[in-house]
Amino acid sequence: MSESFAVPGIRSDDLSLPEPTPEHFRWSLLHHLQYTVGKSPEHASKFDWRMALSHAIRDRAVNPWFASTRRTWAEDRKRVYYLSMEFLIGRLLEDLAINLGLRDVVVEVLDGFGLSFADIAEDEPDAALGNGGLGRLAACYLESMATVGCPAYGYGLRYEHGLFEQRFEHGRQIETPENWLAEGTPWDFTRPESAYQVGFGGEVAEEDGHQLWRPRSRVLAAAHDTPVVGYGGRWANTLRLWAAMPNADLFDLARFNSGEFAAASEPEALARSLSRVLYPNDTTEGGKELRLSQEYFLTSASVQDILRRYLAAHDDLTRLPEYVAIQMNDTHPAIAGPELIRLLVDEHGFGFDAAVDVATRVLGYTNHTLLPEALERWTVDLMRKVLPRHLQIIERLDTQFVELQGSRPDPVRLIGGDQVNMGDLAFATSHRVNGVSALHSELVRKDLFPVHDELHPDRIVNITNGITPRRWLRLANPHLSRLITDTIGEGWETDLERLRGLEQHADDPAFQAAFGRTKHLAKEGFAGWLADEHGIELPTNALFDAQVKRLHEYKRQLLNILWTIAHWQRIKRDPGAGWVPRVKIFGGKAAPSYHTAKDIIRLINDVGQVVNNDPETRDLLRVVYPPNYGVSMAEKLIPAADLSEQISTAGMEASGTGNMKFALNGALTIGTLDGANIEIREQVGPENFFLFGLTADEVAARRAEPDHARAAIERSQPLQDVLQAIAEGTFSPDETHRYGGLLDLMWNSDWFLVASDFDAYDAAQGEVERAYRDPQHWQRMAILNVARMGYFSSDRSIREYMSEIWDIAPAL
Ligand code: F55
Repeated sequence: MSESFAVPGIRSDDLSLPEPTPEHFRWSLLHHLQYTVGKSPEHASKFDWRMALSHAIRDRAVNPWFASTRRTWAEDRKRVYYLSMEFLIGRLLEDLAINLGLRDVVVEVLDGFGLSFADIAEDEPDAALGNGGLGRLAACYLESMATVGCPAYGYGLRYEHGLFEQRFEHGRQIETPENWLAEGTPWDFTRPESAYQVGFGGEVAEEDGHQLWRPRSRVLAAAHDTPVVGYGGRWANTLRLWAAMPNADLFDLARFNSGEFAAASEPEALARSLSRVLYPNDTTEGGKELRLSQEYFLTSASVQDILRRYLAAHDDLTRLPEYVAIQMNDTHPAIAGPELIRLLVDEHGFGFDAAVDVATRVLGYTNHTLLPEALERWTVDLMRKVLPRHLQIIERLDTQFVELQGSRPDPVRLIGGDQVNMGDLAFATSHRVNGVSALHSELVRKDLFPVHDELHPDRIVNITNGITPRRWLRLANPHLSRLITDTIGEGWETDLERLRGLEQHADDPAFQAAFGRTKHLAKEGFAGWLADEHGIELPTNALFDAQVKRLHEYKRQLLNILWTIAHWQRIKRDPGAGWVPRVKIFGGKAAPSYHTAKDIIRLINDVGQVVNNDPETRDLLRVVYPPNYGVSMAEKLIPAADLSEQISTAGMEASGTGNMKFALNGALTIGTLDGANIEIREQVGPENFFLFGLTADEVAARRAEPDHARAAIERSQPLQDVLQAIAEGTFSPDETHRYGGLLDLMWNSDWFLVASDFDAYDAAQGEVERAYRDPQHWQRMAILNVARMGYFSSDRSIREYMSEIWDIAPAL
């Protein structure tokens, strides 16, 4: 903490900017170009204009931001702290312009210079500080907390390198480092005064009956703040990202001066590695010391900051739960329980039980997965090495937890064998544990935490995920947004249930035609981008059928591509059968070490090579896989899709949020009874959803049948034909056995039940084909999907978190 240079008497309100008229905004833009960026209009590049524009827009975020912060302090409000290792934000320029109500002014001013807003916005790199759904959910929730007026901070890491960039070489995924900070970011405010020491390793010593942790090394966490402005600019919160900074004494100047440059810098480099790169793992590999250290680095800096802010206005830490709610986004920050207990006991004189009581009432834990391999576990040895004091605390919590289970023969343990179970720890130190869809929360109760649930029957709640309609409709789909506003008026952006007003127009041919035109415009937009960026031409009269998400066996991109092969074979057998032209669109990254997922990517690309170059079928079927799928590609693609593939093995996709984005943009879903698909189908009506496949219960039963894979293949002639074509090297003529591994999985294990669901999926695709041939019918279904998706606004999710978990009232 540095010395105060606060100057009383000058009120920030007196510094407010004039109204954002085009004249003022024009001045502000040119001012920033010249005096912030240091360029003249005659010599400015696209980058220079983007930076100037970003600063001119950022200026407008500051007043709402200060006003919200001041109100929260003045009214001594409870705040929520959302701890997440990932915030998959994407671009911010247009998002801020829309939420601040500046978009039209910006376009007008740029037009006056002959500049295109779209071009400039496209220059911004995505902040890809997340892997997929979990990270994007955190970003949607930040935006909704600001929109509904929930005083909140997001806490994360300021990774120098976000999720790797993906390219394809001969169909294979190649990863290269992502470098979003290379040109600097205009959005964040560096806060050197908000910096904390985070300790690692060392020993615990006993001093007059007290345990004292003496870390071996310390790394400085430095805050970078980005304002998060809600729609309408009525409230703004802070996203605080920690950057790891070496302490000054780590740099060995004498050694450097004697010529050992690398050795002198090594300890510094090690310290910085804590925020160097986002882990690309969708499934954790245990035992990674750097990952555990990153998690503790985020958690410790955040908890220290939270206590500092609380103690600036209060002195009684027993009342912390009245003012502070900490939400853990999965178990990644689950060391928050032990850390808070440690600080209360070791530094604030609490008894152990009182500290546990306070921590538990403050903390909440959101679970995002049931996959056993994705549940975090750290070895006791690693814990002892990195966080010895925390291990002691976890051991004591474990003892208490076992006692709580009385005489249960095989008690659940926070430490089982040589592993710390972070899910069980997070549960034991939280007052609420939530799943992310109705089905998932039920499975969390029954399959994941049955014993915990018995001991604490009120702890598990469901909060079905949501998405922000500002980014995923208003920003991404301007044509549909305009049609909606023209039809039902403004206000749907913050009250998405108003989309119901579209229902009464679902049968109106004029509205159907207008709706169809918005879809066609979005398809042309996506096709234009694909042509410019990747040199691929698409027929925009075709059905756009999209599956975009991380590559994972449970998400079953394999089922999709196998069906695509079957479809191709049928077209070839009977080219004149009146097939609906289709474009199969794939997008998504595989974790670098996930070999099966990488084989599936290569198969999709190989199939594309053959199918797209087949003159007999190329007017009827295409397979495209644009590389490097992320938030910005999703914004272009999702509005253009007719069909949304949500085909996970039932019981395995916790919720899905892409499913919501597609349906909100008028794509129909082909999907299983999994995650939020179930609730989407209930909302939009079963007649407007293409359902197929085994249920979660049936999945469990089928897996128990010996040789279920072979049996299912033997029942399905189309699937046999597909597998035979792959085995013969139809898609890998230079290497017949390239897919021997995948074929072996299909015949001999098929844990994800691709074979078992193949025929049902095929039949549902047949239904899709029939429905699409009747444009009025299709349009009607699509309109009803949009009209009935209001429930999936993340504003609704956030209001549920506020009432069910955080006990916070909105400030607006
Ligand atoms: C990231 C890092 C690790 Cl170590 C493990 C998992 C992840 C990750 O990205 N998980 C993830 O995205 N989970 C998804 O969360 C979404 C939001 O709740 C769900 O919709 C989706 O079903 C789930 O798979």
